[in-house]
Amino acid sequence: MLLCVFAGQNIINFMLKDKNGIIFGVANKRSIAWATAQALHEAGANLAFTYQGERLKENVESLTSAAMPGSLLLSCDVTKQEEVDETFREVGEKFGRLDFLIHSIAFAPREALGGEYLDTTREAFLTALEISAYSLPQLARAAAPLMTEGGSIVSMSYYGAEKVVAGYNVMGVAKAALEASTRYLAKDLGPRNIRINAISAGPIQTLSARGVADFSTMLKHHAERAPLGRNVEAREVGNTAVFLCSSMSSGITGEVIYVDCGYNIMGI
Ligand code: NAP
Ligand code: 1JT
Repeated sequence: MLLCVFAGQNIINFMLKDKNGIIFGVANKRSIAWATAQALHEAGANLAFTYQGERLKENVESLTSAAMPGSLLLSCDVTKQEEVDETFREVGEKFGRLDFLIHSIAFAPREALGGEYLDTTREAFLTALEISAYSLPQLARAAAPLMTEGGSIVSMSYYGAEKVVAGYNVMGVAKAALEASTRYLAKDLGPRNIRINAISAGPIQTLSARGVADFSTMLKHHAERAPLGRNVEAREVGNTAVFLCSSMSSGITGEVIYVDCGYNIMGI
């Protein structure tokens, strides 16, 4: 194996040097978005963060002030178009050019995650699909004009998009829409050299996963069944995002990349 080391730094430390990116979905230190931010920062990127409402501002502030002081922090609830518009106006003002966007947001009312999909209410369906899937074309549309030298957009999906995972229900349907959106957006954005891919991550104990009935059982099942014999770490998802945001993945768009320790390849 060729290990490329320069003045004590690995090649990853330069992969995103002078690149500007925005990250949606840091709620706390366990968020996949935070592990991704750390990997992107170590690769040399300049980062902007959004949080949903004042409630999460302190969390994001205390995480970034220690590790990445001076980061641009913006309040952005994707259900409010004016907040999305203002976010990209400020990013344009501060960065000028945008090179990548990380979409790491999802939501469904708790009662819809569990029981039968058959019982999903219209309200739960529309909320889940709006926040977890529509937000991808919404944010891509706002980001694209700033991606003047091409760009990369990465979102987070889950296996429940393609196979039935009991209880994942409407989130599975939202992730299916997210993955299909990735393909349609790849077609639209390709001529501008903007690539868009989804990472299908294995289960990770985060705030979203907390309170999901039997999540620990699910983690154990995944670890036992996955070829690597363990669960994935958020940082491994972040490292894959670095690859997808860098020129090392310049020929990849419209794909769903599995970062799940191989769980999805298994038959019997
Ligand atoms: P997380 O830390 O709870 O992140 C979810 C984020 O979505 C939170 O920051 C949340 O903010 C944000 N969000 C919800 N509604 C929003 C809105 N209206 N506007 C803007 N942001 C909003 O959980 P996570 O597990 O890291 O999830 C990140 C992504 O990874 C999600 O797309 C999830 O589906 C995906 N994923 C997770 C797993 C897993 O096992 N954990 C596996 C595969 C894929 P609030 O906290 O304010 O709601
Ligand atoms: C949300 C939640 C999005 C949990 C999520 C998610 N994407 C992955 N997970 C973890 C998970 C959740 C369930 C599950 C398997 C994995 C909760 C809040 C809404 C957004 O079911 C077996 C329910």
